[in-house]
Amino acid sequence: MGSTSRGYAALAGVVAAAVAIGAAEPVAVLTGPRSAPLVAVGGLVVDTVPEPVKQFGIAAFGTYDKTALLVGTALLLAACAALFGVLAARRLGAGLAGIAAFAALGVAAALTRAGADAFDALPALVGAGLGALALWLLLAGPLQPDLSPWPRPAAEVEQEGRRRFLGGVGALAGGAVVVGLGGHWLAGRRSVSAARRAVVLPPPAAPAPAVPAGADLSLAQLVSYVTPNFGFYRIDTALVVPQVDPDTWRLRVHGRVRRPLELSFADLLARPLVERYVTLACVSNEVGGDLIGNARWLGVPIRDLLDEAGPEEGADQVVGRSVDGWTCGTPTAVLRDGRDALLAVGMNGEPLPVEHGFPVRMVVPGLYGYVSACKWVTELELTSFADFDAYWVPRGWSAQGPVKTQSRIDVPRPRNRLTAGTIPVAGVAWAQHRGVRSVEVRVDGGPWRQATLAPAVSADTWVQWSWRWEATPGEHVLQVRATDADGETQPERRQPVAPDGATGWHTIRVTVR
Ligand SMILES: Nc1nc2c(c(=O)[nH]1)N[C@H]1C(S)=C(S)[C@@H](COP(=O)(O)O)O[C@H]1N2
Ligand SMILES: [Mo]
Repeated sequence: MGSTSRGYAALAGVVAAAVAIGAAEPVAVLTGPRSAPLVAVGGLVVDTVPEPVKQFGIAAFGTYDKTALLVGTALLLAACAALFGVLAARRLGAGLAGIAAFAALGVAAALTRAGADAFDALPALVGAGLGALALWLLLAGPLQPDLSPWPRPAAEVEQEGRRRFLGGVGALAGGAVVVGLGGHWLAGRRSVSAARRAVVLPPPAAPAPAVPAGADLSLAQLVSYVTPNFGFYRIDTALVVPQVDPDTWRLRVHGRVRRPLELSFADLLARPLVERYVTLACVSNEVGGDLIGNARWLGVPIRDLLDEAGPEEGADQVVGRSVDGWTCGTPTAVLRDGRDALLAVGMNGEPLPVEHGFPVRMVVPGLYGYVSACKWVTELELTSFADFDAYWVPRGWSAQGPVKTQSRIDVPRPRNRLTAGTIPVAGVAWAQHRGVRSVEVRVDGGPWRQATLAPAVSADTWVQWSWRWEATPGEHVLQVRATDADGETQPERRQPVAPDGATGWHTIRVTVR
C-alpha cells in the first residue's frame, strides 16, 4: 500500500466520511433528525462553545448562524477525514481508529441530547461501520489503486489501478449523496406541518383589543406595527426545528406544587382562550437591532394554571422546559401579577409556526425571550432561583431579564439620499409592560425635541414615533431616546447585550444634500 499517493489517500478518507454521514441519514429517519451525527455534534457544539464564540457566530452570521455551524462542522470533518485517509494508507488500523474516535463522538453527542434513548446511537454506529468499510475498500481492499496483479507492465497496472480507484470513489461518493439526500428527504416528510394545518383554533373568549387607527405610520422603511409571522425574528438553540405532534403533546405543571397538573393539547384548547398583542424582544438585540417583533398571541393565561396547581411557599421560579431540553426561568411572582402571560397556541390568527414553538409556547409581556418565551414547551416546573439555573444562566447571562427601555430610528436609513428641507424621522420604541411615555430626538448633539407618539394597543407593545426634521445640507448625527411610563429615561451609557440587555442611544449618521 505504500505507493498510494497522498492525494488519493486523502480523497479516500473524505469519501469514507461522506459514506458515513450519508449512511447515517436514512437511519435517522427512524431515530429522529437530532440523532444524525452532523446535527448531534453541531448541537453539542451549540451547547458547549464558549459564549464569546457564540456571540461572534450570531454577530457574523446572524440568523444564518446555524447553517454556518453545520457547514463549519462538515468542513472540519472533511479535513480530519482527509488526514485519516493519509494515515490509513500507511496503516489501515490508524485510519480506522480515527473513524472509531469520530463514531464515539457522534454517539456521545446523540446520547446526551435531551430525551435521547439508546437507539439514538444507531445512525453514528451504522455510518461509522459503512465508512470504515469504504475506507478499507479504497485503500486496502479490491478498489485500492495499487493492487499488483503479476505479471503486467508497471505503467498499465498503474493506470488500471487508478481507474478502478477513481471509479470506486465516484460510485461511493455518488451513493453517499443519493442515500443521504434521500434519507434527509424522508425525514423531512415526518414533519408536523400536516398536523399543524389540521389544527383549528377556537375563537378567543377574550379577543385582543383592536389596533387603534394610526398605530401604524405606514412609512416605507418603518417596520409594521404588527409583525407578520414570516418576518418575525427567530432565535433558539435548536439545530433542527423540534417536530412536536399535538396529539401526543402533554404539558406537566409540577415540582413544588400542591396539585400537579397534566394537560393535553385538546385540554388546553377547551379552556377559555385569551388573545393579546405582545411585543417579544431578544436580550441579544443590539441597540438599533431588529431582534424584536410584535404579534397577536392566542393562549391560556399561565396564571390560571399556576393557581390550579398551587405553588408552594418559596417556589419563586417557574422553569419552562422545551422538548429539546432548553429551559428558561421566570419569576413566579411575574407570572401571577396580573399581566397577560400566556401559554400561546396561536400567532397572528394561525397556529404557531413550527419554528416559533408549535404547538405551544410561553409569551410573557415585559421579559426578554430567554427568561420567558419557551418554545415547544412541555413542562412548567415550580422551583426556586436558588435551586435551579436555566439554560443561559451558567453561560453568563443574568437570571432576571426584564426588558430595558429602548428606541430605534428606522427612517431615514444612513444610506438614504436626503435633500435639505423637511425630512420625516421615525421609528419604534418599547418598554414592555411599563409603557413608553415619550420619545425624544436630537440632531448633532443639540437640544432634545419631542417626537410624536402613535397610539398603541397597550403598554405591552412597542409604539411608533415620528418627528419632522428641518434639515440643512451636510453630515448630521441623529439620536433617539425614550422615557418609560415610570419616568425613567434610557441611559446614554453603552452596555453590551450580555449579561442582561444592551443600553445606549441609537445613533445614526446621515448626509443631506
Ligand atoms: N425551546 C426554546 N425556546 C426558546 C429559545 C430556545 O433556544 N429554545 N430561545 C428563546 C429566546 S432567547 C428568544 S429571544 C425567543 C425568540 O422567540 P422567536 O424565535 O419566536 O422569535 O425564544 C425563546 N424560546
Ligand atoms: Mo433571545
